[in-house]
Amino acid sequence: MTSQYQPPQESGSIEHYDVIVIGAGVSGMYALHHFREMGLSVRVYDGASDVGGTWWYNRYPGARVDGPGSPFYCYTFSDELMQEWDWEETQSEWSAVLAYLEHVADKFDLRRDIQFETWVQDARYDESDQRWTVETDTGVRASAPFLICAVGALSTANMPDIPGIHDFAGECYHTGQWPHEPVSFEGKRVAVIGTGSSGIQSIPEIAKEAAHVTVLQRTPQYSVPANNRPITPEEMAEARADFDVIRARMRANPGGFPFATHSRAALDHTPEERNALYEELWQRGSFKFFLDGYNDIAVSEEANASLADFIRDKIRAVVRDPETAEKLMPDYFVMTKRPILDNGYFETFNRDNVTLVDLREDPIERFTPTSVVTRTGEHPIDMLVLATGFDAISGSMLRLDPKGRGGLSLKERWQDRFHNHLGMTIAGFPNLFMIHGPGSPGVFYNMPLGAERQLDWIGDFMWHLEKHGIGAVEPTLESEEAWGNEVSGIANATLFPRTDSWWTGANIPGKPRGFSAYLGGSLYYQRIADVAAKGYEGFAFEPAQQTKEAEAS
Ligand code: N01
Repeated sequence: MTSQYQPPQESGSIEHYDVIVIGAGVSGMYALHHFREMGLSVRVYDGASDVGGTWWYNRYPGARVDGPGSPFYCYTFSDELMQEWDWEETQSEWSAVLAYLEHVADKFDLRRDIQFETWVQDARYDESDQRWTVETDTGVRASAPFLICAVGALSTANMPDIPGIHDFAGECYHTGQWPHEPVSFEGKRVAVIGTGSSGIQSIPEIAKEAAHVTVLQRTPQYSVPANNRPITPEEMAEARADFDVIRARMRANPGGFPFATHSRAALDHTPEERNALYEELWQRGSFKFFLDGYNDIAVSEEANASLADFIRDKIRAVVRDPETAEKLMPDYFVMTKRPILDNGYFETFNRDNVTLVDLREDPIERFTPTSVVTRTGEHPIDMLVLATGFDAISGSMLRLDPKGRGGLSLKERWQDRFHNHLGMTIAGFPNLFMIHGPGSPGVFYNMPLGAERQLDWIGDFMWHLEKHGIGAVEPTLESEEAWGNEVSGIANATLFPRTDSWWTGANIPGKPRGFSAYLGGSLYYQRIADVAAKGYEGFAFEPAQQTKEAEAS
């Protein structure tokens, strides 16, 4: 690993920049590069000790890209980068993605403007000088007119509040905060709470080594074979041959990948035709199982049921014990929780050293120092793995809790709904921009490309403000209201909001409920371009302080 860390600056000093970026993950790294290219002074803060964000933290066994994957889960801003980087597998392991991001940091000399191991504890807007000031746990204070919150959509761990959990005396790890030292499962009795992507990726790996694994499942899941495989040199060459064309296809695709879209509807086909297509896609595996099927799965209950039944039959065919198989049967609308790709998850339940506990029938009552106790009995364990996910999309913004005009805290502003405009800006919080925040396509889009497109738009906005002598900008309350209604209007036309998920905030007790992502796909980028073309319609502008002073004198 390259190490060119910026030492923490002297405590108590205040530094001045054009842009402060919080987070050195995929989004924060591009923010730094892009704004630096614009000639601005930029400082990035991150609590980790190197770049990578979510990929720096999520290094649990089995962690791999679980979306459409390589070689297109990547930045697109540099042809040279695309030409020189070889992706080896379709579902890259976390370490391969991290190696890519480290290469990007080296190539574009990013680390010199990033201060690692520095947690931003406070971010506050000062109306009198139209600047944000951040305070960090190393004592460094910095100020800038623009604050970019690249804080991650899946980075604030959800720690379950279960009686006695803090008394558990064995090893305990959250998948999203996995240790950097090797973790051995050898000879250990391990309990895993959670069967989302992280649980389903890690359980088969843990079971290969552990003496026993107890899977504590609250919601059974649909999961599809990842069919991870090497990327051939021909495929890599094809991806590189005409990257301009590929980039254009990525930008035109609803999810940001260079794939064709399909207009066939499940209800136009017979059950036999549907099952033949599902079977063909199942054999191929990967996220394309969901993308290359029918276009009415997320909107029609009947179409949805046809796919759900197909996957349930696959689970029954794999899991030998019928009682265990029934406990694994998902019963929500397929795709309305984040689709999961696995490497032998259901097969794992055929092993002698794996037990499934259905928490809906047999809930956890408490932990003791050496066991987890459910209603029907006690399970002695040496290790607890929390694959319990994240306070997603809005959670990291709430953890930062910036203070806007008049000291208004984001927690107060977002008490009932995640008010924002275009998924990037918030009334009362001038010159603050979120990347992959609530109201944006975020987790429904190829995230490196989505970050590039949002940050390019923000950079253009900054030029516009500079050109027009504007010192502060924020959306109007009306535009926030309209945007919120547009986001929920699109979601409500689908089955997505009808299932409890981290997309709706249902996984975090007390969180306002509502579908958080803009589901319009690439339409989003058209919408934000239109806003820019109309002189940034929906925003309120305040002249720059110097302009105001000049006018007053
Ligand atoms: O988190 P999750 P995740 N008691 O929220 C359960 C991305 N990702 O870390 O469904 C008992 O999906 C919870 O149950 P339920 C990917 O987008 C990417 O797995 O709420 N159980 C669920 O089973 C993914 O979707 C990659 O009823 C509790 C599980 O814990 C997203 O991150 C890898 C509980 C949490 O599942 C999140 O995935 C991994 C409790 N108190 C993830 N609290 C890569 O690309 C929660 N659960 C590498």
